[in-house]
Amino acid sequence: MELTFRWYGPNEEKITLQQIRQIPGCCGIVGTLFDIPAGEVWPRGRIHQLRQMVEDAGLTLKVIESVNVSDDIKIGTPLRDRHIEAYKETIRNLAAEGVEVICYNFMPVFDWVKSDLDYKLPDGSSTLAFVRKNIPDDPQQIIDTVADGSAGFTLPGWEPERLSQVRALLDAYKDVDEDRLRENLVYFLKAIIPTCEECGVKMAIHPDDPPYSMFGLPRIIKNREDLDWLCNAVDSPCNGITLCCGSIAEEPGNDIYSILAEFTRRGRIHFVHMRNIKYISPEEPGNKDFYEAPHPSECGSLDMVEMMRALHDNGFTGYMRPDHGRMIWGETGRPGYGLYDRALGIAYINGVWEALEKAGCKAGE
Ligand code: CS2
Ligand code: MN
Repeated sequence: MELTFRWYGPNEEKITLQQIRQIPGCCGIVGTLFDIPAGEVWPRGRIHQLRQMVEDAGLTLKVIESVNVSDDIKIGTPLRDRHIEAYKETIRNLAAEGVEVICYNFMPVFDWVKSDLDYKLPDGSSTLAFVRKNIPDDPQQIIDTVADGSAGFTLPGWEPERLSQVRALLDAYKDVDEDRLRENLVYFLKAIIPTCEECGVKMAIHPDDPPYSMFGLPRIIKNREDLDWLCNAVDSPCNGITLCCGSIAEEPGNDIYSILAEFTRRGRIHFVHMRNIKYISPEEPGNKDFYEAPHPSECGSLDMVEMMRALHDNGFTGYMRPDHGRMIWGETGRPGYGLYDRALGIAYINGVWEALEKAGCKAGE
Protein backbone atom coordinates (compact mmCIF):
# COMPACT_ATOMS: atom_id res chain seq x y z
CA MET A 1 0.00 0.00 0.00
CA GLU A 2 1.30 3.45 -0.85
CA LEU A 3 -0.06 6.65 0.61
CA THR A 4 -0.54 9.62 -1.65
CA PHE A 5 -1.87 13.18 -1.53
CA ARG A 6 -3.98 14.91 -4.15
CA TRP A 7 -2.33 18.02 -5.59
CA TYR A 8 -3.80 20.21 -8.31
CA GLY A 9 -0.60 21.72 -9.71
CA PRO A 10 1.49 24.84 -9.07
CA ASN A 11 -0.97 27.31 -10.57
CA GLU A 12 -3.94 25.82 -8.77
CA GLU A 13 -2.62 25.41 -5.24
CA LYS A 14 -1.40 27.25 -2.17
CA ILE A 15 -0.08 23.95 -0.85
CA THR A 16 3.49 23.22 -1.97
CA LEU A 17 5.15 19.93 -2.84
CA GLN A 18 7.73 20.69 -0.14
CA GLN A 19 4.97 20.78 2.47
CA ILE A 20 3.57 17.49 1.22
CA ARG A 21 7.03 15.92 1.31
CA GLN A 22 7.12 16.57 5.06
CA ILE A 23 4.01 14.51 5.79
CA PRO A 24 5.40 11.29 7.27
CA GLY A 25 4.53 8.22 5.23
CA CYS A 26 3.36 10.13 2.15
CA CYS A 27 5.13 8.78 -0.94
CA GLY A 28 3.45 10.35 -3.87
CA ILE A 29 1.21 12.88 -5.50
CA VAL A 30 -2.13 12.22 -7.10
CA GLY A 31 -1.72 14.66 -9.96
CA THR A 32 -3.66 16.24 -12.77
CA LEU A 33 -3.44 18.70 -15.61
CA PHE A 34 -6.43 20.60 -14.38
CA ASP A 35 -6.64 23.05 -17.28
CA ILE A 36 -7.07 20.56 -20.13
CA PRO A 37 -10.73 20.16 -21.10
CA ALA A 38 -12.22 16.67 -21.36
CA GLY A 39 -11.88 15.31 -24.88
CA GLU A 40 -8.40 16.75 -25.50
CA VAL A 41 -5.03 14.97 -25.47
CA TRP A 42 -2.69 15.52 -22.52
CA PRO A 43 0.61 16.35 -24.21
CA ARG A 44 3.57 14.22 -23.21
CA GLY A 45 5.68 17.33 -22.56
CA ARG A 46 3.23 18.74 -20.02
CA ILE A 47 3.04 15.41 -18.19
CA HIS A 48 6.84 15.21 -18.19
CA GLN A 49 7.11 18.68 -16.65
CA LEU A 50 4.69 17.75 -13.89
CA ARG A 51 6.52 14.50 -13.21
CA GLN A 52 9.85 16.31 -13.06
CA MET A 53 8.52 18.84 -10.59
CA VAL A 54 7.07 16.10 -8.38
CA GLU A 55 10.20 13.95 -8.52
CA ASP A 56 12.47 16.94 -7.82
CA ALA A 57 10.50 17.35 -4.60
CA GLY A 58 11.24 13.74 -3.65
CA LEU A 59 7.77 12.40 -4.44
CA THR A 60 6.35 10.11 -7.13
CA LEU A 61 3.61 10.57 -9.74
CA LYS A 62 1.94 7.20 -10.19
CA VAL A 63 -1.73 8.15 -9.98
CA ILE A 64 -3.76 10.67 -11.99
CA GLU A 65 -7.12 12.02 -10.84
CA SER A 66 -8.91 12.56 -13.08
CA VAL A 67 -8.59 12.22 -16.77
CA ASN A 68 -12.15 13.42 -17.21
CA VAL A 69 -14.41 11.68 -19.68
CA SER A 70 -16.23 14.11 -21.98
CA ASP A 71 -19.98 14.55 -21.96
CA ASP A 72 -19.92 13.46 -25.63
CA ILE A 73 -18.60 10.04 -24.57
CA LYS A 74 -21.12 9.78 -21.75
CA ILE A 75 -24.02 10.83 -24.00
CA GLY A 76 -22.74 8.88 -27.03
CA THR A 77 -22.69 11.72 -29.61
CA PRO A 78 -20.98 11.41 -33.02
CA LEU A 79 -17.96 13.17 -31.48
CA ARG A 80 -17.29 10.36 -29.05
CA ASP A 81 -14.93 8.35 -31.25
CA ARG A 82 -12.66 11.35 -31.66
CA HIS A 83 -12.65 11.92 -27.89
CA ILE A 84 -11.93 8.24 -27.27
CA GLU A 85 -8.92 8.39 -29.61
CA ALA A 86 -7.68 11.41 -27.64
CA TYR A 87 -8.20 9.49 -24.38
CA LYS A 88 -6.12 6.59 -25.72
CA GLU A 89 -3.37 8.99 -26.69
CA THR A 90 -3.45 10.45 -23.17
CA ILE A 91 -3.19 6.95 -21.68
CA ARG A 92 -0.10 6.25 -23.81
CA ASN A 93 1.49 9.56 -22.85
CA LEU A 94 0.82 8.99 -19.15
CA ALA A 95 2.21 5.45 -19.31
CA ALA A 96 5.37 6.73 -21.00
CA GLU A 97 5.89 9.00 -17.97
CA GLY A 98 5.48 6.16 -15.49
CA VAL A 99 1.84 6.66 -14.46
CA GLU A 100 0.19 3.40 -13.33
CA VAL A 101 -3.37 4.30 -12.35
CA ILE A 102 -5.95 6.64 -13.90
CA CYS A 103 -8.96 7.61 -11.80
CA TYR A 104 -12.05 8.78 -13.69
CA ASN A 105 -15.79 8.88 -13.21
CA PHE A 106 -18.85 8.37 -15.38
CA MET A 107 -21.29 10.74 -13.69
CA PRO A 108 -23.40 12.86 -16.05
CA VAL A 109 -23.10 16.67 -15.77
CA PHE A 110 -22.12 16.88 -12.11
CA ASP A 111 -19.29 15.10 -10.36
CA TRP A 112 -19.93 14.96 -6.59
CA VAL A 113 -22.88 16.88 -5.16
CA LYS A 114 -22.90 18.45 -1.68
CA SER A 115 -25.32 20.95 -0.18
CA ASP A 116 -22.80 22.71 2.08
CA LEU A 117 -19.12 23.43 1.52
CA ASP A 118 -18.68 25.16 4.84
CA TYR A 119 -20.68 23.07 7.32
CA LYS A 120 -19.66 24.08 10.82
CA LEU A 121 -18.75 21.40 13.35
CA PRO A 122 -18.92 21.99 17.11
CA ASP A 123 -15.12 22.21 17.36
CA GLY A 124 -15.09 25.26 15.04
CA SER A 125 -13.80 23.41 11.99
CA SER A 126 -15.78 23.28 8.76
CA THR A 127 -16.46 20.51 6.33
CA LEU A 128 -18.52 19.38 3.33
CA ALA A 129 -22.03 18.09 3.96
CA PHE A 130 -25.05 16.73 2.18
CA VAL A 131 -28.33 17.87 3.69
CA ARG A 132 -31.18 16.96 1.38
CA LYS A 133 -33.43 19.86 2.32
CA ASN A 134 -30.65 22.29 1.34
CA ILE A 135 -30.34 20.87 -2.18
CA PRO A 136 -32.23 23.24 -4.50
CA ASP A 137 -34.54 21.93 -7.22
CA ASP A 138 -32.87 24.17 -9.76
CA PRO A 139 -29.41 22.84 -10.68
CA GLN A 140 -28.27 26.38 -11.54
CA GLN A 141 -28.60 27.23 -7.84
CA ILE A 142 -26.27 24.45 -6.78
CA ILE A 143 -23.74 25.60 -9.36
CA ASP A 144 -23.92 29.08 -7.84
CA THR A 145 -23.55 27.68 -4.32
CA VAL A 146 -20.44 25.75 -5.33
CA ALA A 147 -18.96 28.76 -7.17
CA ASP A 148 -19.63 31.09 -4.20
CA GLY A 149 -18.35 28.65 -1.61
CA SER A 150 -15.13 27.55 -3.24
CA ALA A 151 -12.86 30.37 -2.07
CA GLY A 152 -11.87 31.30 -5.62
CA PHE A 153 -10.68 27.79 -6.51
CA THR A 154 -12.20 25.56 -9.17
CA LEU A 155 -13.50 22.36 -7.66
CA PRO A 156 -12.99 19.06 -9.47
CA GLY A 157 -15.91 18.31 -11.77
CA TRP A 158 -17.30 21.84 -11.46
CA GLU A 159 -15.56 23.61 -14.35
CA PRO A 160 -17.32 26.98 -14.79
CA GLU A 161 -17.05 27.02 -18.62
CA ARG A 162 -18.67 23.60 -19.00
CA LEU A 163 -21.39 24.33 -16.46
CA SER A 164 -22.19 27.77 -17.90
CA GLN A 165 -24.22 25.80 -20.44
CA VAL A 166 -25.94 23.66 -17.82
CA ARG A 167 -29.44 23.78 -19.29
CA ALA A 168 -28.22 22.74 -22.74
CA LEU A 169 -26.10 20.07 -21.09
CA LEU A 170 -29.05 18.68 -19.12
CA ASP A 171 -31.10 18.72 -22.28
CA ALA A 172 -28.41 16.76 -24.15
CA TYR A 173 -28.78 14.00 -21.54
CA LYS A 174 -32.57 13.80 -21.83
CA ASP A 175 -32.54 10.45 -23.69
CA VAL A 176 -29.75 8.98 -21.60
CA ASP A 177 -31.27 6.64 -19.04
CA GLU A 178 -29.30 4.17 -16.91
CA ASP A 179 -29.24 1.52 -19.66
CA ARG A 180 -27.97 3.96 -22.26
CA LEU A 181 -25.32 5.30 -19.88
CA ARG A 182 -24.18 1.71 -19.16
CA GLU A 183 -23.96 1.00 -22.90
CA ASN A 184 -21.86 4.12 -23.37
CA LEU A 185 -19.53 3.19 -20.51
CA VAL A 186 -19.01 -0.28 -21.99
CA TYR A 187 -18.39 1.23 -25.43
CA PHE A 188 -15.73 3.50 -23.89
CA LEU A 189 -14.08 0.72 -21.87
CA LYS A 190 -14.02 -1.75 -24.77
CA ALA A 191 -12.20 0.88 -26.79
CA ILE A 192 -9.61 1.93 -24.21
CA ILE A 193 -8.86 -1.18 -22.12
CA PRO A 194 -6.75 -2.85 -24.86
CA THR A 195 -4.58 0.30 -24.90
CA CYS A 196 -4.27 0.09 -21.09
CA GLU A 197 -3.28 -3.57 -21.34
CA GLU A 198 -0.64 -2.75 -23.94
CA CYS A 199 0.99 -0.04 -21.87
CA GLY A 200 0.36 -1.31 -18.35
CA VAL A 201 -2.04 1.33 -17.07
CA LYS A 202 -4.98 0.55 -14.80
CA MET A 203 -8.27 2.42 -15.08
CA ALA A 204 -10.05 3.03 -11.77
CA ILE A 205 -13.61 4.32 -11.84
CA HIS A 206 -14.77 6.56 -8.99
CA PRO A 207 -18.23 5.67 -7.66
CA ASP A 208 -21.09 8.11 -7.87
CA ASP A 209 -21.16 10.68 -5.09
CA PRO A 210 -23.81 10.48 -3.74
CA PRO A 211 -24.65 6.95 -4.92
CA TYR A 212 -28.19 7.73 -6.04
CA SER A 213 -29.86 9.81 -8.72
CA MET A 214 -29.82 13.61 -8.46
CA PHE A 215 -31.69 16.11 -10.67
CA GLY A 216 -33.21 13.18 -12.58
CA LEU A 217 -29.81 12.17 -13.99
CA PRO A 218 -28.85 8.50 -14.21
CA ARG A 219 -26.24 7.07 -11.81
CA ILE A 220 -24.72 3.66 -12.54
CA ILE A 221 -21.82 3.08 -10.08
CA LYS A 222 -23.65 3.06 -6.77
CA ASN A 223 -23.32 -0.29 -5.03
CA ARG A 224 -21.94 -3.84 -5.06
CA GLU A 225 -24.09 -4.95 -7.99
CA ASP A 226 -22.94 -2.03 -10.14
CA LEU A 227 -19.27 -2.71 -9.34
CA ASP A 228 -19.76 -6.40 -10.12
CA TRP A 229 -21.44 -5.47 -13.42
CA LEU A 230 -18.54 -3.13 -14.28
CA CYS A 231 -15.88 -5.78 -13.60
CA ASN A 232 -17.72 -8.36 -15.71
CA ALA A 233 -18.59 -5.97 -18.54
CA VAL A 234 -14.92 -5.82 -19.56
CA ASP A 235 -13.16 -8.59 -17.73
CA SER A 236 -9.61 -7.29 -17.42
CA PRO A 237 -7.48 -6.37 -14.41
CA CYS A 238 -6.97 -3.01 -16.14
CA ASN A 239 -10.69 -2.31 -15.72
CA GLY A 240 -10.75 -1.47 -12.03
CA ILE A 241 -12.08 0.72 -9.26
CA THR A 242 -11.23 3.76 -7.16
CA LEU A 243 -12.94 2.59 -4.00
CA CYS A 244 -14.11 5.86 -2.47
CA CYS A 245 -15.23 4.68 0.97
CA GLY A 246 -17.16 7.83 1.76
CA SER A 247 -19.11 7.80 -1.51
CA ILE A 248 -20.15 4.15 -1.22
CA ALA A 249 -21.06 4.52 2.46
CA GLU A 250 -23.25 7.57 1.76
CA GLU A 251 -25.90 4.95 0.97
CA PRO A 252 -26.35 3.36 4.42
CA GLY A 253 -27.66 0.19 2.73
CA ASN A 254 -24.23 -0.45 1.17
CA ASP A 255 -21.98 -2.77 3.18
CA ILE A 256 -18.71 -0.93 2.69
CA TYR A 257 -16.65 -3.55 4.57
CA SER A 258 -17.71 -6.50 2.44
CA ILE A 259 -17.44 -4.44 -0.77
CA LEU A 260 -13.83 -3.55 0.13
CA ALA A 261 -13.04 -7.18 0.93
CA GLU A 262 -14.65 -8.64 -2.19
CA PHE A 263 -13.16 -6.31 -4.77
CA THR A 264 -9.71 -6.39 -3.17
CA ARG A 265 -9.85 -10.18 -3.37
CA ARG A 266 -10.86 -9.90 -7.02
CA GLY A 267 -7.82 -7.68 -7.68
CA ARG A 268 -9.90 -4.77 -8.94
CA ILE A 269 -9.24 -2.03 -6.38
CA HIS A 270 -6.31 -0.01 -7.67
CA PHE A 271 -6.84 3.14 -5.68
CA VAL A 272 -8.65 3.92 -2.41
CA HIS A 273 -10.11 7.19 -1.13
CA MET A 274 -10.17 6.80 2.65
CA ARG A 275 -12.87 8.93 4.18
CA ASN A 276 -15.06 8.83 7.27
CA ILE A 277 -18.57 10.25 7.20
CA LYS A 278 -21.07 10.94 9.96
CA TYR A 279 -24.73 10.28 9.28
CA ILE A 280 -26.95 13.14 10.47
CA SER A 281 -30.17 11.94 12.14
CA PRO A 282 -29.93 8.34 10.87
CA GLU A 283 -32.88 7.43 13.12
CA GLU A 284 -35.23 9.24 10.69
CA PRO A 285 -36.45 6.67 8.16
CA GLY A 286 -34.94 7.24 4.72
CA ASN A 287 -32.68 10.06 5.87
CA LYS A 288 -29.25 9.85 4.19
CA ASP A 289 -27.84 13.22 5.24
CA PHE A 290 -24.20 13.19 6.32
CA TYR A 291 -21.14 15.31 6.80
CA GLU A 292 -17.53 14.45 6.06
CA ALA A 293 -15.98 13.64 9.43
CA PRO A 294 -12.35 13.65 10.57
CA HIS A 295 -10.71 10.33 9.73
CA PRO A 296 -10.63 8.59 13.16
CA SER A 297 -13.45 6.08 13.72
CA GLU A 298 -14.66 7.81 16.87
CA CYS A 299 -15.45 10.99 14.87
CA GLY A 300 -17.76 9.45 12.29
CA SER A 301 -20.11 6.57 11.52
CA LEU A 302 -17.59 4.27 9.80
CA ASP A 303 -15.19 1.86 11.46
CA MET A 304 -11.90 2.83 9.86
CA VAL A 305 -9.99 -0.13 11.31
CA GLU A 306 -12.50 -2.55 9.82
CA MET A 307 -12.28 -0.84 6.41
CA MET A 308 -8.49 -0.95 6.51
CA ARG A 309 -8.57 -4.54 7.71
CA ALA A 310 -10.78 -5.54 4.76
CA LEU A 311 -8.09 -4.16 2.44
CA HIS A 312 -5.13 -5.45 4.41
CA ASP A 313 -6.34 -8.99 4.99
CA ASN A 314 -7.29 -9.42 1.34
CA GLY A 315 -3.89 -8.39 0.06
CA PHE A 316 -4.35 -4.77 -1.03
CA THR A 317 -1.23 -3.49 -2.81
CA GLY A 318 -2.54 -0.36 -4.54
CA TYR A 319 -2.47 3.37 -3.83
CA MET A 320 -4.49 5.18 -1.21
CA ARG A 321 -5.16 8.79 -0.34
CA PRO A 322 -7.10 10.53 2.38
CA ASP A 323 -10.19 11.79 0.60
CA HIS A 324 -11.38 15.15 1.77
CA GLY A 325 -10.36 16.94 4.93
CA ARG A 326 -11.93 19.67 7.00
CA MET A 327 -10.68 23.23 7.21
CA ILE A 328 -8.90 23.53 10.57
CA TRP A 329 -6.44 25.82 12.35
CA GLY A 330 -7.64 28.85 10.40
CA GLU A 331 -6.65 27.43 7.04
CA THR A 332 -8.44 28.74 3.97
CA GLY A 333 -8.38 27.09 0.57
CA ARG A 334 -10.15 24.71 -1.78
CA PRO A 335 -13.00 23.14 0.25
CA GLY A 336 -12.16 19.53 1.09
CA TYR A 337 -8.56 19.95 0.03
CA GLY A 338 -6.71 21.80 2.78
CA LEU A 339 -3.29 20.68 3.96
CA TYR A 340 -3.68 20.14 7.68
CA ASP A 341 -6.62 17.84 8.07
CA ARG A 342 -5.61 15.63 5.15
CA ALA A 343 -2.13 15.37 6.68
CA LEU A 344 -3.72 14.29 9.97
CA GLY A 345 -5.70 11.76 7.93
CA ILE A 346 -2.55 10.25 6.45
CA ALA A 347 -0.90 10.01 9.86
CA TYR A 348 -3.92 8.18 11.24
CA ILE A 349 -4.28 5.85 8.23
CA ASN A 350 -0.59 5.02 8.47
CA GLY A 351 -0.91 4.14 12.14
CA VAL A 352 -3.83 1.83 11.53
CA TRP A 353 -1.98 0.12 8.67
CA GLU A 354 1.17 -0.37 10.75
CA ALA A 355 -0.87 -1.96 13.53
CA LEU A 356 -2.54 -4.32 11.04
CA GLU A 357 0.82 -5.25 9.50
CA LYS A 358 2.36 -6.00 12.88
CA ALA A 359 -0.64 -7.92 14.15
CA GLY A 360 -0.53 -9.95 10.91
CA CYS A 361 3.16 -10.80 11.48
CA LYS A 362 2.47 -11.84 15.07
CA ALA A 363 -0.39 -14.09 14.02
CA GLY A 364 1.84 -15.71 11.40
CA GLU A 365 4.81 -16.32 13.74
C1 CS2 B 1 -13.43 13.60 -5.57
C2 CS2 B 1 -14.08 13.51 -6.93
O1 CS2 B 1 -13.16 15.76 -4.81
C3 CS2 B 1 -13.90 14.80 -4.88
O2 CS2 B 1 -15.02 14.77 -4.40
O3 CS2 B 1 -13.61 12.49 -4.79
O4 CS2 B 1 -14.25 14.74 -7.48
C4 CS2 B 1 -13.23 12.65 -7.79
O5 CS2 B 1 -12.00 13.29 -7.96
C5 CS2 B 1 -13.79 12.40 -9.17
O6 CS2 B 1 -15.08 11.92 -9.10
C6 CS2 B 1 -12.93 11.39 -9.90
O7 CS2 B 1 -13.20 11.43 -11.24
MN1 MN C 1 -13.58 10.23 -3.52
